[in-house]
Amino acid sequence: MTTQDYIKREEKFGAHNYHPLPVVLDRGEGIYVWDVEGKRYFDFLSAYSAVNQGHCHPKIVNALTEQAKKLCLTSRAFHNSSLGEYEEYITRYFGYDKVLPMNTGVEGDETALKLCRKWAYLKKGIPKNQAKIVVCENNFHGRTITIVSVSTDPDARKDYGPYTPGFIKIPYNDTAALEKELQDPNVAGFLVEPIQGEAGVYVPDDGYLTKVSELCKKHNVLFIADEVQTGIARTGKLLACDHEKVRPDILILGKALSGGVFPVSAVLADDDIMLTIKPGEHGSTFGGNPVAAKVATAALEVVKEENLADNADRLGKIFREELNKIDSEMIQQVRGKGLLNAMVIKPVNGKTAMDVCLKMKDNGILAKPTHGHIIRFAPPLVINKEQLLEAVGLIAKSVKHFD
Ligand code: IF1
Repeated sequence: MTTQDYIKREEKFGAHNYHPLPVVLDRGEGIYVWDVEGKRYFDFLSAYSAVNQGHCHPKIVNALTEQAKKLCLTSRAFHNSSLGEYEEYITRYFGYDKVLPMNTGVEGDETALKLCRKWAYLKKGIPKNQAKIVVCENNFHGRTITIVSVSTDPDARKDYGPYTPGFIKIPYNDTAALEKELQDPNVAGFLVEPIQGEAGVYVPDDGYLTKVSELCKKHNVLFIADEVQTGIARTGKLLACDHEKVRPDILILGKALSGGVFPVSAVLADDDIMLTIKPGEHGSTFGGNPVAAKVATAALEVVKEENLADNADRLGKIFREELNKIDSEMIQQVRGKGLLNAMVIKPVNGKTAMDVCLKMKDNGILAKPTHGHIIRFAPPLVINKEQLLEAVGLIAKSVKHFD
């Protein structure tokens, strides 16, 4: 079968809710993926930062297969012999009293919102059904009805109403707007991405998260950080919040928590918050399953053993420096933190970010445009300097093709 055959079959039998680049991947190892015709590519998307540890990391895959042979799923109706060890490991790793394990990122966000509302009624004393949660414009937290209710992106929202009430939207990177909303005593929480990923890798001003944390404390409002994309070493620290040494009251992790081999997400909080949810009040069939527990433990160990945060920090600086050296009309701006980066493309002769991505694909490097004019670059964090410079050469060659 050719690439076109694979694509045609997907189009015929699969829902049309995605518009992938025309490449059919078949194999991955570290920073590379291979298509069905045997062509090798640098992966500069890393499955939206889920594959920080590199494709098919042997230690993580081994954890997966060993546990899969022994016991896969018990549900939470019974205890399993892997969960407690993982819970102890991840809570110590991130410094929280408790973890609530889920599967996908959006479930983590939903869990955080439910937890925030419980806390609002049981601890803060907000009158029944009156709790409000503040969110940011241009956020991305996933695809459920409530999460698209808090979105401002028409593609994510339209024709999915009626929307969930109880949310207030304010501009991102605007602490004055937050302070204004926090005057309302019924505000229970503020949900925010430390760097907005889907918006196009929008890095807030230095000091933004510090001010957010102070304001939330002052007004007895929970600071909820969605680190599904920014967490686990991607931005050059273990958490993007670590850049400003702030500690969210509720931390949401996903994606790279499993190194991309399996959907694993987690919500972390201290007892005062986490214990407001009682038995039977929240859960998931697959959340906390033994395979996920082993996989996530291995994935977190790899991050420390291979110093992935330091590598992302060091190579991120070099990457942005090198991208800025490329002499091309099309490159309007380069921005990012660690190895979460974006290049803003100015269309030249009608050629857009999509054309650049297609040319990059021909040249052996994969990345995806967002919002028509932004290309996100997020390679696996196991990349080395030599490989990074080779990839920059391919990016330069692709952009210059249109000059
Ligand atoms: C898709 C973008 C990335 C996320 C944050 C929660 C979730 C995500 C900060 C939900 C998911 C995804 C999902 C993917 C595209 C993608 C994405 F392009 F939209 F912006 F990563 F860059 N919080 N992000 O970024 O996690 O439920 O998907 O596990 O196609 O929807 P999920």
